[in-house]
Amino acid sequence: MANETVFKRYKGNPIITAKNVPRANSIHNSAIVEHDGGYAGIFRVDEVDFNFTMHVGFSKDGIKWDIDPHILKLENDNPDLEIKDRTYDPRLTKIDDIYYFTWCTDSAQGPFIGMATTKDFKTFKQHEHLTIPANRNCVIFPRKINGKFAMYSRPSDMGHTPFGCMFYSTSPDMVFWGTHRFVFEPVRSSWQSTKIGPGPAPIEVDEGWLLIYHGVWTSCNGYLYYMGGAILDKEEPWRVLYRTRDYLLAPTELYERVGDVPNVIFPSSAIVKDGNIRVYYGCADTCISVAEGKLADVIDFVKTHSYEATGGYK
Ligand code: BMA
Repeated sequence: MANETVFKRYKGNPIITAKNVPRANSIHNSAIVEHDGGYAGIFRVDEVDFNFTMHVGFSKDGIKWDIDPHILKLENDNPDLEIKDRTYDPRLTKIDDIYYFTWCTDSAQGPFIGMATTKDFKTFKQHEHLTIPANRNCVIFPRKINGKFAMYSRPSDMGHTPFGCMFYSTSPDMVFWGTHRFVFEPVRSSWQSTKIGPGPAPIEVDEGWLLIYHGVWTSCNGYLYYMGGAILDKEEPWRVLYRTRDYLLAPTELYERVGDVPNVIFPSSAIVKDGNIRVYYGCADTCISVAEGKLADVIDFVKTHSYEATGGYK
């Protein structure tokens, strides 16, 4: 297939489509983790009335999925946290035996990031929101760093956000967040020149934190979304060690080119197993696909195809 680097597309793509959920108009940008000897996921479903909802799913092999036709219910004992608007773009991170689940909620004041925890994917306890508006992308690190929980997020605006840089924040308790640090920004004259945002939860590797992210540029016909990679310092994850000049995956196949939002590859989950990394990505805001590579090859590609290794930023 054209435009493939170290990631190769699964031959059976797309693996999940609107056919998997009765009221789905589309199903994309979703969160998947290993769970209980198989896989569990929280899926973004844009329904036929264009409410954006989240649904739980399970799979034995990570490819064939059973997705609950009912909308996921959040439990909370604080009416101030009640979510009444569209919810979308979930992410999942496991810390010890708890899955932390974040998502974006549209509100009258702009999009913000909500958070809930689960151990079994049956009950979801909602906690304090992680951000104020406007912020649309957030991932939690899989362990505390220097004794604090940590996250990357991408502040935005009320609309379709024609800008966006990534920030790092820490918290002693997942409620109070601070020590905000700038991480990186778009790069002019590139596939990541309009905005960038974190994808799956950061992956700890020998070199630091491997972050798969999305980068967007604006053509005369609107936004196009690509997959990129970066390696960030292990103890100070706002410090960029390497960041790809070349993309890791570009919208190329028909299911990535054509859909509700054309030309979108939106990486949102990664599974590392047996030396391989499998990335799940939303395609054209319509369906979900998979691309795989060897973790060592991906790390090598990010290093050798980075701005840092190839002459610096423009
Ligand atoms: C995300 C979401 C989507 C959007 C998408 C591209 O940030 O806000 O609604 O269309 O980017 O997949």
